[in-house]
Parts: sequence; C-alpha cells; structure tokens
Amino acid sequence: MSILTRRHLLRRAALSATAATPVSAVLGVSAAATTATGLAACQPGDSAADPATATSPDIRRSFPPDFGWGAATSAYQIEGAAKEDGRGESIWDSFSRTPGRTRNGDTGDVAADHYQRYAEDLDLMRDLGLRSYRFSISWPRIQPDGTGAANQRGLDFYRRLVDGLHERGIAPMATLFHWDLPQSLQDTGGWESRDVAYRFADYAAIVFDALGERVPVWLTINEPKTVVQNGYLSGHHAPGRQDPDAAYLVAHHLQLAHGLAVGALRATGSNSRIGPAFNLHPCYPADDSTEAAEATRLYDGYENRLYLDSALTGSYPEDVLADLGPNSRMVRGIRDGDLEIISSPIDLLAVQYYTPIYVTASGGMARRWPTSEAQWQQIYPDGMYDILTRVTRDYGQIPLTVTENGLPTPDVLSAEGTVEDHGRITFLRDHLAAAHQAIADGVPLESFHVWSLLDNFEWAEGYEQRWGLIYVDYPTQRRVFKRSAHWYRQVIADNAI
Ligand code: IFM
Repeated sequence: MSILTRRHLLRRAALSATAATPVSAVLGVSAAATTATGLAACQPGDSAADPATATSPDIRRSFPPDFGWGAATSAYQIEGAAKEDGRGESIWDSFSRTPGRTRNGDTGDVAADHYQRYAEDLDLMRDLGLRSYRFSISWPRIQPDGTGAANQRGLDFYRRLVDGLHERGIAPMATLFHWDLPQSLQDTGGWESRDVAYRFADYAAIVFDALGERVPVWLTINEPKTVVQNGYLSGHHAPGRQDPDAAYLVAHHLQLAHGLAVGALRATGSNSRIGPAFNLHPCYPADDSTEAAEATRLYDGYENRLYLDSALTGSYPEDVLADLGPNSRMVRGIRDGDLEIISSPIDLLAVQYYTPIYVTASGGMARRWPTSEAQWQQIYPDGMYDILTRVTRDYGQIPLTVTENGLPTPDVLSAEGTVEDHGRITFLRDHLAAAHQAIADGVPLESFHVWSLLDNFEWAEGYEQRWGLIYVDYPTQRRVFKRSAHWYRQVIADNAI
C-alpha cells in the first residue's frame, strides 16, 4: 500500500465511525431537488460539489406502491442480555469492557434491553407502520464459541422475533453478521484466519435451517469496510488492531465469508433472497487538479470498488491490488476459486449511505458540508443520489435496498414527554428526496431503512449519540416516539414525502 493511501486511510478511519465520482455528472443528469435544506451550505471555495438547491416541502413525491418503508437495528447495539440464555462472549463485549475503549466506558450489557422488551418494540414498529424491519442475529447467541452445535435458546429468541414481525405484517430482513464476532474465534485469529470464513458459513447454515423462508431477505456481512478500517486500521473498534497489512487480508476473508454464506443459503433450496450490506461513500475530488482526481480514484477503489467489484464482477480492482502490492497479505491470501465464491450470484444489494468524502491533491480529506454530531458525517443528500445511480450505472439493474441512513441529533426528552428532533426530519426528507429522484432516473430501489429504530449503543461513542426515531430513556428503558417518528409514520401512511 502506498504511503499516500495509507495516510488517507488512517486519517479517514480516525474520523470515521464507520467513503466515489459524482455520478450525476457522468450520467449527464442532475441531482437537483436533493439537498441539505437548512443543514448544509456550500462552503466558500467549494469547487467539488454542485450548488445545492432546497428540497421544497411543497412538492409531493410519491413512492412506488409496494415500497418497503423500514427501520434498522443491530443485535449488540440494542439487545443487552449479554449473558442470557447461553449467549457467548463477543469481541464487542471484551473490547467495550476494556478501559478506555468506549466513551464513558459504556458497554452493550444492557443497551436498549430489546432482548427482554422485543414484544413492546414490535408493537412500536407496528404503530410506526413499518413494512420492513432490518435486525441482526448475534452469532454468539447461536454458537457461543463460534463453532459446534446451535444454542436452541438463542435460535428461539429470533424465531419469536420473526414470528412477531409476521403477526404484525412487517417483513423481516436479517443480517447475519453485524460485528459481534464470538471472542473464541478472535482468539484463534479472528477474520485474519481464513478458517473463520468457513465457520461463518456453518453458522449461517444453522440459522437458515432454523428460520428458513420465514425471513424473506438475508444480508450477509454488515459494512465489511468498517471492520477493515475501524477494527484493523484505526483500531477504535473491536478488535482494536492497527495493522494495514492485516486489514486487507481481513477484507478478503469477509468477502469470502459473504460468498460462502450465499452458497449455504442456495444449498437449502430456499426461495429467500440474499445479498451483502455495503456502506458506500461517494468520493469527490476536493479541487480541479489532476492529483486530486487521481487520489480520488484510488480512494474510491478502497472505499467502494474493493467490495462492489469482487462481489458483483468477480475481480478485485487492479489499482487497489497494485497499491497493496504483490507481497501484501491480502494479495498472497487470494486462492484459486475465491473470487468465484465471492461473486456467487446475489439477489439484491444493500446500500448504506451516510457521508461523502472529498479528497485533496495532497491526499488529505476536506470538509465541504456541515457535519452532524458524528464528526465523520458530512450532511450531503445529493450523495445518496450519486451513489445509488452510480451502482446501477456501473453494476447493472440489481435490486437495491437502502438499509441504513440517518444521523445523530442532540435529542432531549422534554417535561411534556416530547423529543423535538427537527434536524432528523429535514435530513431524512432530503435523503428520501434524493432516493426518490434516483428511482425516477431508473434505479431499482425497493426499500429504505432509517438508521435507527431506537437510540442505541453507538460503538466507541457509547450512548452519547442518539440515532433513533424512538427515544430510549436508558435509566427506565422507557420508549418515546420522537417528532421524527411521528413524521415518518405519516410518510409511510402517505407513501410519499
Ligand atoms: O451504528 C452504526 C451501525 O452499526 C453501522 N452503520 C453506521 C451506524 C452509525 O454509525
């Protein structure tokens, strides 16, 4: 890996909790009507982005009749019950319990107590009018040590959850891995070990067998890039490593695990659909220089094409492989047949969009838009349009689902019991307008999931950032619909913004 790229990635990862070419320019269409109203203003000297125009609340945008309005969560972030019903330890249990790793020493031991309160949460989803709920399955609940026989009590929890969704007319969408690797597997090498990809396929087969077609959509690995960048470059996520050479071997094994899980589902003869969940970041040059354009291209390789190309075209991008070098652990770790497995045909692609990345000529990152409370997140709704249309342009008409989009806001529960998160409403409206425009321009987007249903454990940030539509008062575990939840319920009822 070039020194420049390494510097890019380390800087990016240091900013990031969890980053492409403006496709509207390439397509010759405009991302107009998609903006950051009231939240974003072009900075002086910004030459990278089109001037944004306000999303008018007066324009009604209707979505396709069967559009999948949803919200998303993940197991470690909401479930709590860290030791209930035979659950094993995950790398996030051990990481968060290590002093200094998370804000205020917060852990997911209790979180939003969803494991105990799932029935109440299901009722809230029904009240919200959700058509789709994306959650993740905790591997250490199913296989406490990451291998061997299934823990029936863990499977039973997810069966109850899935049944409860069906009873309320909500389609389950289950992610198999949202970062909570069993600690026992980390002890034998974690994702640096190729064997873990095969253990993941075994685990996936257990879950497919137990839940089968009750889950119509399966997602394999959530944001492999975040594991790579935050877990193995910056180290501010579990397992807390800072080793670029290991990081990209991990990327390959995560991709391999994805492909093996797709094969495991097909082996069951299931009609359920399956795909990966990638956090994609449109990367834009921060100025007009050739250097910035070149740096942006490589950055796009690491942020987007590494995952998209391997899963959808069966090859890793040449520029990234060249940059990593022939002696890198990743390049040496690719075996004959791996890319055929990784590119096993998928049924849909889950896209998670939060922020654009602006790359400078000197290989740094520039800020062009106001950030949310998450400093890594620049608020740029046009990026949603750009990334969705770019995926369709470059990879064809594969069905897309947005499985995460949202922001943290400074939410306060008032004495009257309300939470006035108007910034979230503006953000979601603008990003939905961008998604709507992408659909109008031919993107086969079938659903949209707000991150997140509930306030939750935001990894290294603990409980300080609130990302939910529903406020969680942690001392009492009381749930309160925020203003944005009331707004989203109306959006779903209208099937329009
Ligand atoms: O909370 C995370 C989630 O687990 C993965 N995607 C980004 C979210 C906000 O940082």
